[in-house]
Amino acid sequence: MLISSNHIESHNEDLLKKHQNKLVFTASEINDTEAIIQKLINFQIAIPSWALGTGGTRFGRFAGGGEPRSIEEKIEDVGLLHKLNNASGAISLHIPWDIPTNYNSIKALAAQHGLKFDAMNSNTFQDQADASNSYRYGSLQNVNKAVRKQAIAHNIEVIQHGIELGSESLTIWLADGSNFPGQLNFRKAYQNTLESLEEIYDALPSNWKLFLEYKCAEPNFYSTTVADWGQSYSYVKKLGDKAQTLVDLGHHLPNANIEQIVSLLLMENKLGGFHFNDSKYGDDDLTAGALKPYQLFLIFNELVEGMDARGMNHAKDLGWMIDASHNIKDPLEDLLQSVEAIMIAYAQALSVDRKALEQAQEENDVVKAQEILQNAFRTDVRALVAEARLRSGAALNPVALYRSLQVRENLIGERGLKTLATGL
Ligand code: RM4
Ligand code: MN
Ligand code: MN
Repeated sequence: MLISSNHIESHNEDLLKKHQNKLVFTASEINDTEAIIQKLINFQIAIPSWALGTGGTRFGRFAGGGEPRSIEEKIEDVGLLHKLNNASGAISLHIPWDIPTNYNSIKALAAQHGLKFDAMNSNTFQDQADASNSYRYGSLQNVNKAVRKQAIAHNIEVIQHGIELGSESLTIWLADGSNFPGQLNFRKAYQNTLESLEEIYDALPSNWKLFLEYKCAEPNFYSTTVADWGQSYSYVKKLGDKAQTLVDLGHHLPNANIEQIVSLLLMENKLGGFHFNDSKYGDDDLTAGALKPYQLFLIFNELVEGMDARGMNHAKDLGWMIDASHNIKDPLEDLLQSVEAIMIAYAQALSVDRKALEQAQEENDVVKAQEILQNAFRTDVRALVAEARLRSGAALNPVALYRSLQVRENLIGERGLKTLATGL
């Protein structure tokens, strides 16, 4: 299904008056809204190819119908999102869930939808049917050299696919770890992992980045070999300048101060990318901003402060991606909601009065500092985000338009009710 510009224009016309009134009020509350709107127009959040189908848990999966059956249909789905919000201009592929067969036609299709190829993701957490070795006891950490070699070769193959598609980064998330005390020699597991990562790092083109993601638990429940930001930092520091840490919001122990982690990694030039989602208990992979919007804002507050301190380009210098799973919602609606929440948090962070905050901090004026942050968080910036969409030809209310165009019903008509997308 394609959404036409006419659809968007008539939808916007209906909502325009109300939107304009809100925008005037917002502009009276916030300084320099023009600069914020411009930054919002430039900001793009990549969509993971594995989140376009209905997710599941180990207890079951309830497919919602019309799921993309191929990499082409996944690109088309992200194209729909991007048409609606003009903020989802990239797709992040997971190999081997999405192996491109004809690079040129896939690249042409993506370009037709205004999409780029964001970070490539390798998968050494599942065994493939034709593989000679199993990842049951880990991949890059494995005590068996043949397994390590297979996992290294897979990562290098993922880089090759990415080069063909024009991607410039590889995200490595390792399920490696142990389930029981004594199972693993931590030091050897670290050493094997480092040596394996070094081989992958050596295969990176000069303009590429390697993002090393950490996760405190799951699927291993006693230890994880890259468990937290400090452990990821220790690897990427040894690997070199092209290696950086990737922060996935759902991968921390409860109550971790993620905003502080982000700030320190940025300061050390070791923050490479982000996986957005929200959670209550673990790696729940719920819609970004659904549970802890204030935390999301505080994270963006540090991101904006830290990127500005280093003179970085907000839109280009870090990899921004959603990493979520949709068990009961329509994945496309869920992704629209996540992008919206991320944009709101970003806009709020951009609206923080930095000078006043710095002064309050220098004067140890704790109350003032809190007032400044909470004022930014409590100011409704949704009209700024909507205005950014309006100016770039997208919809004022993407979810409403998605529903009124009956996109899901159309996709079910085209693809069938019982289709299953590859992914989690
Ligand atoms: C992991 C991690 C990775 C993602 C897989 C599917 O928990 O978040 O980034 O690729 O899930
Ligand atoms: Mn992730
Ligand atoms: Mn995860």
